[in-house]
Amino acid sequence: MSETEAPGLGILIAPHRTLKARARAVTPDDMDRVRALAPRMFATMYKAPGIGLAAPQVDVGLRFAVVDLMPEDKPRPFTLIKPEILAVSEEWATREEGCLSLPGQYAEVSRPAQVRVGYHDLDGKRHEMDAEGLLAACLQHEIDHLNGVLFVDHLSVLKRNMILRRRAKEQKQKASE
Ligand code: GNR
Ligand code: NI
Repeated sequence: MSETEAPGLGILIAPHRTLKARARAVTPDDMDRVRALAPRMFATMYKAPGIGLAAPQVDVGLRFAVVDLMPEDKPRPFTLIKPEILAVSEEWATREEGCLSLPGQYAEVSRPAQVRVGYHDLDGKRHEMDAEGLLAACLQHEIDHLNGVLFVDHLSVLKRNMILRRRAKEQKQKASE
């Protein structure tokens, strides 16, 4: 790691109570902490690698997330503070999702295909963004984390249990190695 890089953070793996909890709103008093955490969350996300990381995944119960889909392999970082879904399309889309808090687990998840998201940036300025495709799925996935929801919570009980049991089995195997 270069000296200019922000040090990484540990990513919580499910099950963990912080991942199940509703994160609280960021207040002006929290902004120094958010500004200190954001570069470290980007560093953690890029290293993983992932395209999004919500504060609860690094055991911080605040409503913010970082996102970068790296279009054309170029960084395009967003910090979304107090993000909220303002509107969703009637059309739904299904795509394969993964989560850094459920390593190695992937499943097809159905969500509204398009969303309008309101959020604040690190300067406190409010923005609205219309998203579709992978970005729409990623934004909904990150906002879910702020509400204590994981992608497996969108699956049928059968599929969710399959994934969680596979996860537990892998943990057990790892522990016995
Ligand atoms: O890296 C990630 N990929 C991804 C793929 C499809 C839908 C959502 C995501 S987000 C995920 C990183 C993560 O766990 N963010 O919370
Ligand atoms: Ni996730």
